Amino acid sequence: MDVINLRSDTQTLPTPEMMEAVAAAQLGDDTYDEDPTVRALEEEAARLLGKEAAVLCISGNMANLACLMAHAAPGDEVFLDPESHIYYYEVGGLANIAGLMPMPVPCPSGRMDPGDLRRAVRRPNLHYPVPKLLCLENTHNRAGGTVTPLDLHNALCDTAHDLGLTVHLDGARIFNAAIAAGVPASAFAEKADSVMFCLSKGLSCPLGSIAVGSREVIERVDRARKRLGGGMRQAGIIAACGLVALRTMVDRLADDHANARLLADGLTAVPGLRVDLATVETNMVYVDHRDAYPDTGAVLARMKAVGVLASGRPPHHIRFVTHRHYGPDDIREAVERVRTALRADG
Ligand code: TLP
Repeated sequence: MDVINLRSDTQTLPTPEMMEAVAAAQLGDDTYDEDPTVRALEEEAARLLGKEAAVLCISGNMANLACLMAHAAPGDEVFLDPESHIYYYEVGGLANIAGLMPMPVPCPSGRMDPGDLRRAVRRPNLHYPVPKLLCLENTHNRAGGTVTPLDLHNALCDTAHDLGLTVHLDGARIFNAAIAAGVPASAFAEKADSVMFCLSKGLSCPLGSIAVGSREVIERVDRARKRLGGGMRQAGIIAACGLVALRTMVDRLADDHANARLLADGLTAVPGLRVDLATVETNMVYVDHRDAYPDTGAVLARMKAVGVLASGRPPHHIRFVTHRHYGPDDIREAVERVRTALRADG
C-alpha cells in the first residue's frame, strides 16, 4: 500500500529538472558574493516580489528571524498573532535570540483587525518597550491556510506605518495567497518592509527561503543571517532548484488548492469529522474530530494504519496539506481510507 503523505507541503521532493539544474549550476563562494546562481536567484526573487534586493536563507525560520533582527533591537516590541508561526513554532527565537518583546494581537481566522492593532500600540511611556514592528502571516498556517485579502493587508500595513512600525510579512506561502486572491505576489509585498517566502513548501525545493526588501533592509538581513551562522558558500546548489521553482512551480499551486477543496468536501462527509469549509482557501484542510473521537493521537494512528499521514493539531484538529505528489485520484483514495479507518467504534 502506497502511503499518502499529507503532513505538509514541506514533504515535496525536488523535481528531476531541479536535480539537473543542480548538476549544471555554476558555483562560487556566496560569502564573497561570488556564486552566480545565488545571485541570479536573488535578483529574480526581488524582481518577482517588486523589491530592490533579496537574500537566500537556509530556512523560513532563519529568514524570519534575520528579518526581525534587521528591523528591531533587543528590548523593542513586536506585534503579532499568538497563533502566528513566528510566535508559535519558532522556538521562541524572537525572544531568546532577537531579544524582542512580543505583544500578542489575537487574529480571528488569521486576519488581524487594524483597530485591534491600533489599540495594542500604546502611547510612549517610560514603562513600556519601544513599539517597533508588526509581523503578518499570509497565508496563515494555524488558521487553516487562510488568506488575508489585499485590501485588509494594505490597511494593516498603512496602520502600522502610521503608528511608526515597520512591517514584516511571513509569506512562507505567499504564492498560495496570491493565487487564491487573484493578485501577483508583489501586490502583497508592496507595502511590507520585508517579506519572507519559502522555496521548500509547495514549490518543491529541498530547502531554502528568501527574504526580500529594500537594499538597505536586505543588507541588515544579510548581516543578521551571518550572525545566526547562516552565511553560505557554494549555495548555488540550493539556488539552482529555486530558479526552477520560481519559473515552473508557482502556477501549479492552483491544483493543490483544488485538491484541498476535494479533500475537504470528502472528509466533512465522513461520520464524526467536520471541516469548516469557509477556511479552506488554499492548500490546507483542518479537520475537527471532536464529535466522535476525543484523542487526536488515536485518530492519527488509525489513519496511519491505512496509509494516510496528516499532522495533529491537538486537542481537536488534524491538518492535511495538499501538494504536488498527490492528484485528485489520490485525494479520493485518501478520503476512502480515512472513512474505513474511522468506521469502527470511535
Ligand atoms: N511550517 C511548517 C511547520 O513548521 C509547522 C509546516 O509544516 O507548515 N512560516 C510559516 C507560515 C510556516 O508554515 C513555516 C513552516 C515557516 C515559517 C518556517 O519554515 P521552515 O520550516 O523552512 O523553517
